[in-house]
Amino acid sequence: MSAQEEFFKHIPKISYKPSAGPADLWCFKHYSAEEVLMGKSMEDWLRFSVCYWHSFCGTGADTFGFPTLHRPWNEGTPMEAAKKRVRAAFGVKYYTFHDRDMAPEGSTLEESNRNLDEVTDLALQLQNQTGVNVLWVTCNLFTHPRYMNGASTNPDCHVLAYAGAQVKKGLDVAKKLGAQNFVFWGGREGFHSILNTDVGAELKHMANFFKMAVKYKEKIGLNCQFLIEPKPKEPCKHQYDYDAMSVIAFLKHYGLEEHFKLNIEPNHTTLAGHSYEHDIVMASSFGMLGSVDANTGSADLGWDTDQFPMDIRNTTLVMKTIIEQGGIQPGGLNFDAKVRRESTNLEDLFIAHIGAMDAFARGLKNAVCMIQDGLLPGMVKERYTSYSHGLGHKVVLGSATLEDLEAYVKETGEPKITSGKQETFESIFNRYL
Ligand code: XLS
Ligand code: NI
Ligand code: NI
Repeated sequence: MSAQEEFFKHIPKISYKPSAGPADLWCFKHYSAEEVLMGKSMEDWLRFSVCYWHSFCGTGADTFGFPTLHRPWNEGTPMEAAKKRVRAAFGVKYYTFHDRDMAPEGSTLEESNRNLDEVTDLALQLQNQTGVNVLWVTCNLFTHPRYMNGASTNPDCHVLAYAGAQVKKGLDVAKKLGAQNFVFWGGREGFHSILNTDVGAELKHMANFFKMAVKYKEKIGLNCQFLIEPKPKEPCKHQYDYDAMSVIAFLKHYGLEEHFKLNIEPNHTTLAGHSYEHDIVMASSFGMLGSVDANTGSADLGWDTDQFPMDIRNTTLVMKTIIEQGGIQPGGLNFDAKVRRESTNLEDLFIAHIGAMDAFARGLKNAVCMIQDGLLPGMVKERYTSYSHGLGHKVVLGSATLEDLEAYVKETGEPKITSGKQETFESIFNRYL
């Protein structure tokens, strides 16, 4: 029995219907997978993936309340539910998962690994039948009590060893399922009190842990992109992978930058006090934007609400950056997002994904118009014309000296005042939305 017959009998096939009115939500108004824009199909620009932990394991439970979302695939023993979930998850082009979402943790490492083998055998079989692929795999190194003081940054090397054994298995599973990326999210790699923490030692241990992962990846011939996902806090008070710039500095400091890119989650970016698009743009400027956890927070809250991204301004800015860097492959747009615990219908889960996919398709179309039109890019270029010749060009080449700069000022005097025209840029940007 297919997942459609087993779990989603009443869900229609979602097709592209550009004429759809506001109440017609069971279709894409903007997302048309095969449509080619700037040399790539929408499907290739966007590379959507559905995440396991929210969409298939999520129950709506929070720190103050019991589960509200009752899903037919979450019934039975932990292993029975794990197998039902795999079948339910096979409706989308890509998926992402933590090792422990896929199969329950056993009482020993060996038992956990056996569980994972059993469920991923089924996943592989379904992948082959359906053509669905893994966008990325990650290891859950934060839920089990052993990880309460960190995984690779734990003061106890025994815990680091456990995390290493888990990652080793995770990499084997990534290879088996042909995952295109492997993510490290360090939720407990950080501290609650600086008084009990040797920061220098912990950072070094984490770097060496990553080096071991790189070595093992090469040894088994696993051909996938490693990604680090920054987040400033939650669950720790301070997390080492604070934001894009901290992770890039860490990678460069420890000589790891060749082996990693970043998986940027905008809700984490806003949690760090930046604007929605900040880390996307920063990571991309360094050639380090590897993938996106496409979600959003609430600007008025200080935590990770993992909402579905629905704001067209945001999706336009993200897609503009992705187009400018030539695409996001082998990464993608992973919906690390959950329906609200009050959105209790199974239909809500579909409407959420359809709406967010359409929001990104619209963002893509807007960004394409903006770039092809050339007006805004031209205006940005214009601001920097002084670097295209003479002294400016020498600065770009790195051959100018302070003496050259001084001589230039003595010759030409005071620079003229030039408007930054922010409101002009903002007004033009709005015309594309
Ligand atoms: C948590 C993170 C997590 C990672 C994968 O805030 O977003 O879900 O994406 O471990
Ligand atoms: Ni995430
Ligand atoms: Ni998150």
